Amino acid sequence: MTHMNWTNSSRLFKAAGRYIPGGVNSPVRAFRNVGGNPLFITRGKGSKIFDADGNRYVDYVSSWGPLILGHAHPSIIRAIMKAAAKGTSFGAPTEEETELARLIVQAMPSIEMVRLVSSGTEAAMSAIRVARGYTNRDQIIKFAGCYHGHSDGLLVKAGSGATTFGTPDSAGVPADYARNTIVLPYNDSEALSLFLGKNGSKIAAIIVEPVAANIGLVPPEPDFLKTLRRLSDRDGIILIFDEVITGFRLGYGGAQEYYGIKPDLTCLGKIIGGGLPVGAYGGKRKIMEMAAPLGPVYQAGTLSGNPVAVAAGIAMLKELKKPGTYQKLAKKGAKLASALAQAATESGIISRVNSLGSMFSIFFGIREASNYDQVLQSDRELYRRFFWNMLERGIYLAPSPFETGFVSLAHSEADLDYTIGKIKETFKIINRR
Ligand code: KE4
Repeated sequence: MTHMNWTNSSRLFKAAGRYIPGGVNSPVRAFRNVGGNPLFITRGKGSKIFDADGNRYVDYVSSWGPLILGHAHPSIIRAIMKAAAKGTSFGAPTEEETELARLIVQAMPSIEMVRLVSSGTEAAMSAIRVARGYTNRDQIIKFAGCYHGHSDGLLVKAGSGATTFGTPDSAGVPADYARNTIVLPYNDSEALSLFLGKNGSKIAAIIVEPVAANIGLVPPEPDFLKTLRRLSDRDGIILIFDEVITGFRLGYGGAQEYYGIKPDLTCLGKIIGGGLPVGAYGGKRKIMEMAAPLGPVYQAGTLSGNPVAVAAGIAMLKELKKPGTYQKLAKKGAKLASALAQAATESGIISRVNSLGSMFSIFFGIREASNYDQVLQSDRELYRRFFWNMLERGIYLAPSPFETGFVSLAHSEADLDYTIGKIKETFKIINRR
């Protein structure tokens, strides 16, 4: 096995660390969950990315989800160049923002009105503020392991012992901010019913990843989303689906179409920007009319609805709307996921592969991964060895066992066959103690 040359990435990482905390502009990129130094990427094309040493990789990170068409898709690049040539930002409304809003509303019937922002974090933060303004209640519920961006009230973990109040999950988050966030176990309808039975009337909103994808991929149990919808209706709680990952990924109508459950508000991001910074939150008109300047809930953004980013988003959604898109994605995802599971079994490696459409995760050392506690039991050391052996073989997987892998429309049969061959090679090696 010839070892890859990563000299330039190491040099660039050292230089970056002089000016940027941890050398990265987002923590997960630092490879802390797998050790070693991150690769510095110079370009992407289709299913491939290329690093600063000229190495080529089949990419399954897809910039953490946005690049469902693959890198540098011609339609998206053309749209960006055309928009940019007319100016990059006006701080004034543009017709294209209405077009992107219309496409989103058409794709997801639960969304009657939508506000564009610049990230998933902003989308989740704003949706919660609108829900609090609409219900005049302060407390919200999130689920352990689900991630909704880095706003203070969402960087919260379950309170210790019986206390239901959340406690900060990051330095710099005041305990007072965390107190209004209750953290319950994901996929546990009983715990949810029990808690709401006593406290439902005090809850402004429940925010949930309808398919958990930040603890690795953990789909909802059959009754979980239905229970969320039923109890939210009963207690007048705003149900927020955080579809920043699943929106336009799991289907053109997202997880809400796939599972047939309508939330009151939806958060979007990633794919709807085509790789540029776009987030959005939207839902029932009577709730969204709370947002300034129409209503009393303030929310703003200099680059919200940025014309270049919106042009990329429109081009993305028009491509995804083409017939057969999601059948192709699901077929590619199923081929990779089943080969991954089969190779692990044949190698005698205990593992659990979760997959849904073009999303997948492998958890080592466990056979069940349907909640956060189970996922936390998985063998992280074995994942680390899997990650590095695959990277050495030109396959770029998520540098964390608690992220989700993504197949794009650009992944060819040859890419998948190459990947499957390297998985088999790697499993032979990592299984040796
Ligand atoms: P951003 O603010 O990073 O655009 O979106 C936050 C967010 C909200 N909701 C969900 C379900 C998300 O997955 C995310 C962001 N996802 C992470 C990793 N899965 C982005 C990668 C990063 O933090 O660098």
